[in-house]
Amino acid sequence: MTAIPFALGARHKGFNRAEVVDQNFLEFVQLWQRETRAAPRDDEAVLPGSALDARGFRELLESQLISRHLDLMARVLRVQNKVFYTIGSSGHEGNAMVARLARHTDPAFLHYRSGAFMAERFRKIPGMDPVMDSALSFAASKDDPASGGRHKVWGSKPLWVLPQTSTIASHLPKALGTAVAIEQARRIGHQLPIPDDSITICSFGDASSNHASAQTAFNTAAWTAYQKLPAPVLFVCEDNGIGISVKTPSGWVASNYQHRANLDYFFADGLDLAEGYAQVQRAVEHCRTTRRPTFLHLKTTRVMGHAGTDFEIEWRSIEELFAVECSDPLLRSAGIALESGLYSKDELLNLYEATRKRCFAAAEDADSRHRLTSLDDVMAPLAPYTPAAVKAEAERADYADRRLAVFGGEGKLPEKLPPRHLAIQIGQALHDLLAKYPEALLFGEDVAQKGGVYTVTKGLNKTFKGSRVFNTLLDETMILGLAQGYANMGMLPMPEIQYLAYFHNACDQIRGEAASLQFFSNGQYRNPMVMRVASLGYQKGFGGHFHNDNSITALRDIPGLVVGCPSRGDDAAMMLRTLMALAKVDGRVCAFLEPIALYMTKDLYEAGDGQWQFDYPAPDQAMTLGEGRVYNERANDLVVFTFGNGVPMALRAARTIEAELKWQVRVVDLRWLAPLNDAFIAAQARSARRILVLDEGRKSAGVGEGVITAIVEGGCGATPLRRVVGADTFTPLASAALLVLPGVDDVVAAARKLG
Ligand SMILES: Cc1ncc(C[n+]2csc(CCOP(=O)(O)OP(=O)(O)O)c2C)c(N)n1
Ligand SMILES: [Mg+2]
Repeated sequence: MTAIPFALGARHKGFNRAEVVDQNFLEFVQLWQRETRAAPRDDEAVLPGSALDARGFRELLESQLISRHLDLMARVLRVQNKVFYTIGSSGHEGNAMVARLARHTDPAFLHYRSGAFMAERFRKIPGMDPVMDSALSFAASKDDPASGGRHKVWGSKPLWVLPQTSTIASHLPKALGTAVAIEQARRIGHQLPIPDDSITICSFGDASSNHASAQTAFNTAAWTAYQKLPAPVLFVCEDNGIGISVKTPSGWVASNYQHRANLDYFFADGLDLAEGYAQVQRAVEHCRTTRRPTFLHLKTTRVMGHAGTDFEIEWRSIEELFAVECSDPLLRSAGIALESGLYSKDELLNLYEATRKRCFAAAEDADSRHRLTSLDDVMAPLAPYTPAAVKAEAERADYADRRLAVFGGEGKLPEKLPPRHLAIQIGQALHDLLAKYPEALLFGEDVAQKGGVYTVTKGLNKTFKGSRVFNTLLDETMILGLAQGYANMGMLPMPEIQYLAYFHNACDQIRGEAASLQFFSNGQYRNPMVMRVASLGYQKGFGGHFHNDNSITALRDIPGLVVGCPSRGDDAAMMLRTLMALAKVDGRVCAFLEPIALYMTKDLYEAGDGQWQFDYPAPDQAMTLGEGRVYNERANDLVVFTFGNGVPMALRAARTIEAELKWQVRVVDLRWLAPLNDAFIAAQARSARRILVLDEGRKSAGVGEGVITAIVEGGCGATPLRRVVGADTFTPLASAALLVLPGVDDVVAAARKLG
């Protein structure tokens, strides 16, 4: 970078660094004394030797100024409560080059310092106004085209910018997933919503590059490229040398990424448009043409602190601040503008002030628009549900020919075969769904040739081939990142998490990312999926906490997530159809919990009775979201609310209770654990003389708490009630596990206490 020939900041020791930065620009221009060239024509290099032409420079400069003045405006109007976000882009305005050199159909997952990127990308579609759109987002206006006022995000539906949450690095796995999906579409014959040679763009900070979610994306990108599989993702590390107040060791980013195998490193000077343009161009073109994961190390700086609330002067020396402020890329851009002869001082100052005016005017306009004023407004895009369309889709069975081919003939259709147990019927249902949805994919650890740890997915890989049913690398965060990527490209992913305990280390990919996309994009983007998870306790052959995790608390409170848990094979098949329909029709993110201990359960009361095997439901049968299953419907003496392993357990206990206490026992299988069907629970409770809530999960924060709340709020709080639950502990190995988890005897004992 050409050195800035002055250090104006030294004259300003003001507390408000935004004012200092603003003043620096003005003085820099006013005091400019260097020679000026004859202005280049539009298509000539802006400065000798630069790859950037004059028109390009002019537009980039305008984008940079828009970004800068949005930041300055936010600082001023925040204190007037007209703006609600002050994390800015100042110092990072060089990222406009990435936007210019990519296409607006290259899906972008952006760092929060992407104001200039956005302003530049807005040019790609004539008639769009980056200033007004951004102002609406800053003001949390309901008219904000990105999130409808739910968050200050960089996002746009027409510009393929998928809004990101605040969690740093959490967007890297799905950015890679989207890149992989772009390539995979061809292999499964799926029509992409964007051109086939698109790349994904994913920007983040230097400190964020250290995060586990970032590292898994780099690792998986390299793992993919190592196998000569395409992964056209452009990782853009905007290196300003600091994360809030923690400095990144000097040279760390280059040293860490320069020589990583299968992650192609490029450096670009993001502080200097004339210099950096060719460097960014090389990286973008490399990614697009080679389809290899590309790491663009973009040098930036950070002026005006981390956010408006960050008074750097309180924790950094003034000399350090001066130095940073002198590296402001807008000073360099001003220098190029003047030196090239493209702008006179007055023209540049006029442009600067006109942009300021434009940003303030837009902000005042945005402040006058309506905001979200009701809870219904806020929640409108969170959990879309169109019951009639979902039912029609779940029961749609217009793929008879494909079914015949998959199952191998009329006589082999599963509904024509004798009753079977859960594992088999899940497998059959998955065959059915992959036949029904050509855009569906099933993937996870060990799911392909082995058919999963419990052979539930056996045969799918052979029937549907490796491009639709495949093993991933061992990383749950990345499995869920891939799922989001496929979904972003219009496919229907069915990721498998091998055990519930291992969902927890990737939970944020559902909690903070997938489940929040419809909300933060105001319903414009969706990443539908059905996540299958082998779950819950009571395994006889394979013990210990991590293979018997009985807590679904972390799933239950994720807004908008649908959680279903069948206890028998026919329910599993019908539930899977409904979940896929919810994903397909309403874009919902769904979790399907498979009770491992019931996979092979065939008998209910006695060995060999075969009473826990059921007929496979014909493909036009499904169940409604929230619909439970009731056993012994007319019985009132005792009603047991339960799910999963609790269902056969309650039915077994009912026999003893009926014999001993002479009570008729009704068992209610909730089947749907989120959202809980409060009305259904209350209706079942109303006719009960006594109630047991049997929850195999832990006592604290388990499903049982929600069930009891629904009972009490439904007006049945006076009915004698007890809860049978797991203990608040981890599950030990071997038979000691049964000390922790509820059993038939506990259910009977609790019933006696109600007597
Ligand atoms: C997972 C997570 N941890 C912590 C934070 C709080 N936080 C927000 S930004 C930030 C620093 C990020 O620095 P860097 O990646 O270098 O980006 P920069 O702000 O410098 O552009 C931190 C710690 C967060 N948003 N997400
Ligand atoms: Mg940083």
